[in-house]
Amino acid sequence: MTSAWRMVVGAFGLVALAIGFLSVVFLTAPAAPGPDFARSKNSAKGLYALSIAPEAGEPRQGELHAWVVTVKTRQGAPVEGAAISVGGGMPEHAHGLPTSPEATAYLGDGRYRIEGVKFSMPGWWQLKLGVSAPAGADEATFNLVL
Ligand SMILES: [Cu+2]
Repeated sequence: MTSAWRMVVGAFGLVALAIGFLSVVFLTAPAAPGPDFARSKNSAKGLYALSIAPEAGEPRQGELHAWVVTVKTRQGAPVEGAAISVGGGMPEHAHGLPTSPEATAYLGDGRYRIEGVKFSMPGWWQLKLGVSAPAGADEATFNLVL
């Protein structure tokens, strides 16, 4: 074996080692945490248990639609008389909601109707719900993908 040939073989060996090392790193690294798509969660400060559901089937792009937000205490008692604010947008596009949704009715049992929601593009959307009730003000962010 000439010394040049030995160097070529050695270089291939190093590359193979590096590839092996990198694949171990990639295969064992924890997956990047994606947004959570839970439709029920506790508010940020833990004051309320919130859940959301589209009122009439899964929303479609460009359609005005309504959601029902259920607000309960952490112990499960319905929260009445809460003021609900709605914000959000597309985090990957740095724009907000194309409309200004509002809570329009209290449906009983801690449920509030949010009208005027529109998702104008496909992709990752966030609905940020603010809840203000005697127990305090709190908020939660829900992730949705269209
Ligand atoms: Cu967008």
